[in-house]
Amino acid sequence: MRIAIIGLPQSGKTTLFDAVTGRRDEPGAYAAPGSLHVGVVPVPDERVEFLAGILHPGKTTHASLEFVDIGGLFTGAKPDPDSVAAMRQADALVKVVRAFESDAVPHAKGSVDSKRDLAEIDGDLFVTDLDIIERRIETLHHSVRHPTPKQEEEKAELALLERCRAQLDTVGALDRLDLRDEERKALRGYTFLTQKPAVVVVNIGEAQIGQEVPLAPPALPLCADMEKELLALEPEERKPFMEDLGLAELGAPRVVAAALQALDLITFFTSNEKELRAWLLPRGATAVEAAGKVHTDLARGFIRAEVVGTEDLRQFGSLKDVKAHGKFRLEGKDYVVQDGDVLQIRFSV
Ligand SMILES: Nc1nc2c(ncn2[C@@H]2O[C@H](COP(=O)(O)OP(=O)(O)OP(=O)(O)O)[C@@H](O)[C@H]2O)c(=O)[nH]1
Ligand SMILES: [Mg+2]
Repeated sequence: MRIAIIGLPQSGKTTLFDAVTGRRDEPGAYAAPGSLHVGVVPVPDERVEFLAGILHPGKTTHASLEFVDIGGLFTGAKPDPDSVAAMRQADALVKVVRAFESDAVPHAKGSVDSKRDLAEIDGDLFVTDLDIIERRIETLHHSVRHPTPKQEEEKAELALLERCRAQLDTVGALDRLDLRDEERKALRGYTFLTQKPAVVVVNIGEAQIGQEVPLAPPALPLCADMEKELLALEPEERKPFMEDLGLAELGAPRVVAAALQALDLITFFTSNEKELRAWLLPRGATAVEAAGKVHTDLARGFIRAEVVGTEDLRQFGSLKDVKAHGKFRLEGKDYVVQDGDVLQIRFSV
């Protein structure tokens, strides 16, 4: 899963990227259009440590998300094509909106105004989608007139795109468009930007920590350059600084959690004597789909999944006691995996 960090120039995208990935880049790095800056972030999840304490695997591996800092998206009148291509490949967006005041870093628009900037980002996503829709509608208008084997298909596509255009005109985004499964499938190839799950991060200044921020929740307030500095310290050293700042927790895990929520992902675990590992899965996915995440052979030769819930392990304390209480389950291919399930997949190929 890949999350793209986007926003206006000098809003703190690269600083946030560093605060989330633990990297230390120079300010101004990766500002060029089309520059891509990819980092892998382990998903913090205390259940991994909890389960390791009970199941004693050789090693543990957290799930991970890829973050990519996309430079130069909104620098010109038209979004940069490489940047747009990179956004299309992302599964979700983090929109960084500047709220910090700084004489040293003048705002490209002359003033700090978070609402205006968010509207600007959304407007650019909107224009990018609309442009694609209109060009495709234009092409289809011509081609549907000719009786070809594809005519019916094209008519349906045209009608669907016209619905999309109407939705953009009225709502400004495609994310809440009510779609049937096959319609969703038909649109997938377009990778519309306003359809992507998104998280808004408000990059606040140090003085704004704990203060009211210009954008209401679910927008996440976070002081990116402070976070970046804090991350460079050992956890023990960090504590007094965080207390002084009035920060109960670091912001990066909140960004990761918000991204997971926006993507509607759950976590399942696999465990054997060698490794306990966390995996991300779309909510509603089945056991055989979970198996496919681990290895294609497991999906191909799937026989059954042996399932135990993390919360049952918490309640009963050991696998043996979970079994004694009848909470150990055998599930088939179509079982809908639940957040926190520990799966052992039986298969033969
Ligand atoms: N005072 C203050 N400065 C910040 C904060 N976050 C970022 N900056 C500064 O703002 C400048 C721009 O930050 P970057 O992270 O490079 O911003 P960007 O969005 O990646 O910029 P481009 O890639 O050039 O579009 C740098 O000088 C940062 O140090 C903040 O929370 N407070
Ligand atoms: Mg940058």
